[in-house]
Amino acid sequence: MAEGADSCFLGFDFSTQQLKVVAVNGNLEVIHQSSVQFDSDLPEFRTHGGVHIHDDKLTVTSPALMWVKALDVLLEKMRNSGFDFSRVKAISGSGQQHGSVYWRKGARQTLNNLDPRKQLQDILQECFAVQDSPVWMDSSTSDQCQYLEEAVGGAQRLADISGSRAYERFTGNQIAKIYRSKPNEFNETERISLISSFASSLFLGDYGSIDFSDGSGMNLMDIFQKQWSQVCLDATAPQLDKLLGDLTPSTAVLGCVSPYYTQRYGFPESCKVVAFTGDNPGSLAGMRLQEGDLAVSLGTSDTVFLWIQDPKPSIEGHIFCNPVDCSAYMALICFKNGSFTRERIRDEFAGGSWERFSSALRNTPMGNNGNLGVYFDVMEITPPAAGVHRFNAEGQRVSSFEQEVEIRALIEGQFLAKRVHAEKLGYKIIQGTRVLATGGASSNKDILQVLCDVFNAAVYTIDVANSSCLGCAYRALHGLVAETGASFTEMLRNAPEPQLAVRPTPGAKEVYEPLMLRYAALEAQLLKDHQKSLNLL
Ligand code: ADP
Ligand code: XUL
Repeated sequence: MAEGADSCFLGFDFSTQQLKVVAVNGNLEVIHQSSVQFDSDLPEFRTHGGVHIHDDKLTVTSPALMWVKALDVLLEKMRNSGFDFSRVKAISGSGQQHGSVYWRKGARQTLNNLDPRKQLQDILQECFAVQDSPVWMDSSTSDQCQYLEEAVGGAQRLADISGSRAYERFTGNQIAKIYRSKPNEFNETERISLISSFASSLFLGDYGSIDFSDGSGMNLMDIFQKQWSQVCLDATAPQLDKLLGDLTPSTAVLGCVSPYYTQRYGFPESCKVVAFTGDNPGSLAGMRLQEGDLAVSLGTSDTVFLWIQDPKPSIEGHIFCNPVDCSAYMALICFKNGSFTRERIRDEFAGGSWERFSSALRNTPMGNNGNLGVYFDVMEITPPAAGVHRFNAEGQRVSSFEQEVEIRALIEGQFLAKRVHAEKLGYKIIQGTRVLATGGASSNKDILQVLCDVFNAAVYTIDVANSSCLGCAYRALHGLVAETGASFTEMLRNAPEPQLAVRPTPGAKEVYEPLMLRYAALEAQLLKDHQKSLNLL
């Protein structure tokens, strides 16, 4: 498609710690990037890493109004930098997955009548029945998960329908908790959005539909029929289909931007809003993942994901609908102890400096002389276990490591876990496998070298740190023609290719293959111990 350099497409990402935007022109060149950090730019919300961790340590929320205010601030910032909104032909975006927003009765009316003289944060401040939205880091819904699996006929049956067994952070279980624990707020709710569809609603001035791909992270959708699963809805809360609205393909145009954006910022009236999706699906689009590639995202959460054609849901990992090709799927594994754990170890063992952290990785040998660690500062998702565990070369538990050994043990442990679990999902590293890395920590070459050595495969990165924003700018462009059957991959064939970042160090295979077996056995033992300790309580 010849869109030319004059047109422009925006991709937003409402992620855990920040709101980001990338603009590309019709020649697929990145022409603008900007961001708002929740902790430092919006200190009045008192978040740490974008979230509030509650006293039980399991409940994790973020204020919905913070995301609204972040959008005001970001758009102002773009305008002040001279960004020309009149060139924007289409926008799309993503949100951290699984989180939910509860719009109060009457909010649709307010969205339909946004006054361009006012900021969104002032107009929408009374619009949320639940002020603090549960987010993906929440793990407080074990009871609801158990109930859902029993109601549906077991964990595997639920996975066969929804792509995943019941997970605490998945939206259906969060909704079930709110239905029981906050009945007044629930009764006051007119619509439940995912963070992605909440964000598209802000731009549409009306409720944006939940897309198939992010909708797959709810334990509520039949990922094969691409519609709500009645048995899952019934086990969650009454009348839920009305509160959730219809699902939509991830490539759908939902409508044009609200007149609010035309009048306040100068967007064209014809500017289209393409369905927003989850941040991991957005990254799949941004990295232009191909079948056979493995993507590793090193953001607040770490994730590993693949493009798959023929999914077989199991009780580990997730299957989501593919965000760019309606006939395909993606498999994903999520690790909760990602950047925050790396930052803790950096602060305690490298004086808060990424440079010192990196030099520790350079100064220590592959395999860490047999020292191995598991660092689950908070309850992990894959596998569901907690605690910090260190083992020396003889396999004996030790209470501490030397500083540099600790740093390598953390990074090797994190990547061994990713490879072990990717292989459990059926993924095989073969000659020519590309590992595509993204997320904040992918800017660190020494971390990427360990990833590359553990996987014994070349690691590639893309120039834009935020692959989800980029992917959503691409999705905005594709959305304009998707209905004609135009393929995303074909349309993006001239976009910049991922670049080779690092190659495996000779001898990596010999070091890490035995370590993988050791790590897998260790993790299985930790999981067993953890389950035993729970049963004893
Ligand atoms: P999210 O999209 O989940 O909000 P990002 O993908 O932007 O997060 O990643 C942010 C994280 O990147 C920070 O929390 C930080 O720990 C990490 N990061 C940034 N720079 C580096 C670096 N040089 N080395 C390792 N990690 C880094
Ligand atoms: C994926 C997951 C996280 C969030 C936040 O299942 O929970 O990756 O999307 O990035």
